[in-house]
Amino acid sequence: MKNLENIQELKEILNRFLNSSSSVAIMTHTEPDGDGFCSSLALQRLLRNQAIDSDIVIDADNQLERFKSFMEGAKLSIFESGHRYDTLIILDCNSYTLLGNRSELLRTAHNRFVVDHHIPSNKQLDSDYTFVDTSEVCTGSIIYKMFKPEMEALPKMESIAIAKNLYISLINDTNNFTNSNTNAKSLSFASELVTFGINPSDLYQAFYCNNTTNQMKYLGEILSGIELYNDGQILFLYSSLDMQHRNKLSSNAISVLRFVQGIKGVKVIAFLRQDNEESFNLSLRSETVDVNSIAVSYGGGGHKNASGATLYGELGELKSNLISKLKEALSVSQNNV
Ligand SMILES: [Mn+2]
Repeated sequence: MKNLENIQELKEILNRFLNSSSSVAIMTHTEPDGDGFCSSLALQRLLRNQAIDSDIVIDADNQLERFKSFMEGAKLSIFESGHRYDTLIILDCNSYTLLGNRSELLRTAHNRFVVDHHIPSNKQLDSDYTFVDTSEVCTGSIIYKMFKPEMEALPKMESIAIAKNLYISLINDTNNFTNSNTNAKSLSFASELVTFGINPSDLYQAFYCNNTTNQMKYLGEILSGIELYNDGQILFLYSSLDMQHRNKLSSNAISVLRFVQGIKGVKVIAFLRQDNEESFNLSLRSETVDVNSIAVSYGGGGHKNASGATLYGELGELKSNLISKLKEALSVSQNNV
């Protein structure tokens, strides 16, 4: 595996392989979010404009409803075991658990690229070329830096479609410019995208304000169960399988955490979602505690302020273990102030 130092080098090597590839696949982590999925859409369209055909490889159970208005012309392919690609590009993901069954493609592809901005985990993906820059606000901004000149040379209809996708990447990972990664760099990226002719307000509406009533009822059930620990510094949320089934929803139906950000006194948010009889999805958010290290302790990972993991075991035990880890992390962070 070769770790690439800069975006230019990544671009040169990628272009070299793409031009001689018989087949190209792009994929991102399970439960695709606005960054992983829309940066994949942007890359696919950029490549298509260079006459390079590609598949975005998804899982059969992916929930892509919320991306509907950004998917025009996208070429998606549901993962099938045994299918191989010549060149594989993995975006916004550097972990085997987050690829699930699709990690098979990583074993069989000839040329493998990982492009990401998460904190590298202990078990990084075994690729040929890896570019990880944790200072990048989203994976979409890496794609933009790679292909900015090409994008500027495209017909307006094409460049707008790509700019829309990249803008969704950006507002997904900044939570519409409210997370701590909102800074001069990310705002100037937004400004450059707007210059292509996109409408930020329309895109915000299309991505963040399109929940169904069932999704809102489900959210309501979760919010009514808020629990607080450590004098209100830890906010704990739980979603059971029943709640999802009652509201006819699948696991990743709505991003719950953004609805509890900004509550007075809360320093850490933990959302535990039951996904089946034996496993739970944990999402953590904090501006004060390094939640990546907590997620790593469960075999997961992510960013310092936003991370996740899959937990196995009995709910009561998992919960009390989690709360004590969070209390511990808070006391460490408070002693360091
Ligand atoms: Mn991301």
